Amino acid sequence: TTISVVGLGYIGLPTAAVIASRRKRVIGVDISQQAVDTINRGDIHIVEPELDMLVHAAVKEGYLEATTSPEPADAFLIAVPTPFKREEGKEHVPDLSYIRAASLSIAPVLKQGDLVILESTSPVGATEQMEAWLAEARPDLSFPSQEGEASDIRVAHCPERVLPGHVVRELVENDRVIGGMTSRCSEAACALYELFVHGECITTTARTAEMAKLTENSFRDVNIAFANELSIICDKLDINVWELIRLANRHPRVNILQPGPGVGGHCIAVDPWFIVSETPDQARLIRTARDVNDGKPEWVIDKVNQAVGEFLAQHPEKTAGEVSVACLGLAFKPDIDDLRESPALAITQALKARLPGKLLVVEPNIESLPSSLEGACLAGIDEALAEADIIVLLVDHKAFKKVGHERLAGRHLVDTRGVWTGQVRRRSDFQVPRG
Ligand code: SAJ
Repeated sequence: TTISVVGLGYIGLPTAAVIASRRKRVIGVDISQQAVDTINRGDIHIVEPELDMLVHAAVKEGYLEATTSPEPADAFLIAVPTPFKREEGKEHVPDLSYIRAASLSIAPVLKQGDLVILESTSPVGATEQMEAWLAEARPDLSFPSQEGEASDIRVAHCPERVLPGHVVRELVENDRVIGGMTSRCSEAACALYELFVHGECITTTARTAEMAKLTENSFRDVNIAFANELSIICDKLDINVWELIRLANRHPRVNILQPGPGVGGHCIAVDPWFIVSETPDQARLIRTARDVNDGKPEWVIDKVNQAVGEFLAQHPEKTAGEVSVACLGLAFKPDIDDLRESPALAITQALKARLPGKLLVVEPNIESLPSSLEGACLAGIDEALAEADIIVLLVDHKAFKKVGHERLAGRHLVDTRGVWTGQVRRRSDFQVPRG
């Protein structure tokens, strides 16, 4: 068997490498010549623990090879991005153009008996749509929606569910939801995943599988929104939200997540919109959760402005242009280098644009600042703590958790993750801006 993985990004490349590590021939396809060349050298173009070794071994042993033009295979796994786009009158419409392009690129090499699996997180109905694009391009082959179980090509949706930073382990250990267009499609897809998945493979319909993935990420988004809303309420009431959550979570049926500066990444802040855009009148809670989480960065910026105001009130000899602010963390979550869709980055950019004083940025996981932060200063944690008047903690990186309380006493802090202020009762130990 030869398996082709189309799209060699954060999901496709680890999947290709894990399958190749089971001594199956894998052809990876990507539109980026640079990504293809990097992989064929045995290197990787993304950051993910353990992935470099896996890819290196798979390429050196000859099981994994990358190309820009699809070749015949027995199974095709499509793992391309599904962002949203803005259309007239509508704001968050799923953009299936990458799925369409990937389908059209593999259509010419499809043959009777092949299996096509969509792994990209997709709105309900996308697998049927993918099948329709394939069928249109290959009228000589039959597809499940036309021929049922007797079709030449089998089609299924099997959404990825791995957590960035733990992809290699979760790819193998997590259960998989497999939604075939027919039962035989599900069975064929199950047989493929059983090559490398230790978790259970559970079959359902394609539409249910699509909705299951959107539901998982919406569940997390709604729960984070609850925590974020609590943090805003507690700020008004002068209650430490982190202590509050610890106490409430002592209840056997309560399990509240952690507030933060907003929700980042390319999944949780995107996928709920796929539900909202299909069923806008019904998905009221899901939409509100999105709004709550998307509104959090602006609330944090207000807090920083308040802190600056309080600092100036205490230091009448200084002007606003003389107040220096340090932002700790840019990544969208702890201990990764991924800045995409990061609320920490958005907040830092806004502060850079709006504050007249010096901006120090600490991000231990990157070597240089993105161009959007040109003019800010990439600093080490010690330098930032020594120099800044206001310290804004945006990501709970390990390096920040290690900073001792004695170094922070009396400092002007905006701690969006509760890393330092989460453990204290007396907010007066720190200069935390009052709501
Ligand atoms: N966050 C909070 N508070 C929390 C937990 C998370 O503010 O208590 C924030 C994080 O800081 C981050 C964002 O939420 O900005 C998302 O982080 P995450 O760790 O919750 O999730 P992702 O985006 O890295 O990965 C998610 C996972 N989905 C679920 O846990 C339901 C992963 O399993 C999916 O495979 C992935 O989305 C995906 O690709 O869809």
